[in-house]
Amino acid sequence: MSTNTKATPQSPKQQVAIKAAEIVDNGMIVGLGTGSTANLFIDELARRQREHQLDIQVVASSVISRVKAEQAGLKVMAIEHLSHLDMYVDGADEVTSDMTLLKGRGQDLVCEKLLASHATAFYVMVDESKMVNKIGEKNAIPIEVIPQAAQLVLNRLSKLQAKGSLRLNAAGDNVAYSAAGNLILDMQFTTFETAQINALLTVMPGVVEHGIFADVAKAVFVGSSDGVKLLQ
Ligand code: ABF
Repeated sequence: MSTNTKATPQSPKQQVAIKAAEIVDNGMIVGLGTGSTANLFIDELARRQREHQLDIQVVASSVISRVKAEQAGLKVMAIEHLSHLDMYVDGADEVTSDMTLLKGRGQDLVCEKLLASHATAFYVMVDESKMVNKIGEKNAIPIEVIPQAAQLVLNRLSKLQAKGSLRLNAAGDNVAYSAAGNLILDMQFTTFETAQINALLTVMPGVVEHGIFADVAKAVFVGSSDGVKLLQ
């Protein structure tokens, strides 16, 4: 009987998760993102914690990541108890070469941006399919609004030639609510540059948060079949 001892090749997402976990040091508080790459990071972090007997604490950007982290044996603290955050690690939907990101395809945008912005260092993990020339190239820009503001914000953005609609739930029979209890508009902008859209949405009343993350990433791990490259 022959035994197959060949190791399973690591996917680009696994490779970037491993690289990001290697940065975590003893004593750190680490913010956990949400999504398939963040899940791989949580597994890798838990493995490193066990192997190196690291004393680390984590905070999670979503209920899903919190539960996963607890099950993996990580020590989870609540965001409201944070006085500082050493690092935040998350995936993204789009990344440009100057490390501007698009995030928020899930429902956890508010906590993701909160942790990314308050962390001493925000590390991003993507595979090369997420690299784009311009934010919004492949995905609409998520804009989280208080429920009362949805129509007013949609009208205002339509006047600026943006197109889009309220996000629906998976069944498509109702609006989708974010984890923070808000509604989400998924919008495509035709006439503005990313910096203009960022500035516009950041100050628009009724908008709680939006998916453009500019000037927050410290470095991006980009995985491909050729290995991991570091953008910084
Ligand atoms: C969430 O997960 C979102 O903000 C981001 O859009 C997404 C990336 O997911 P994946 O790693 O599954 O591609 O953080």
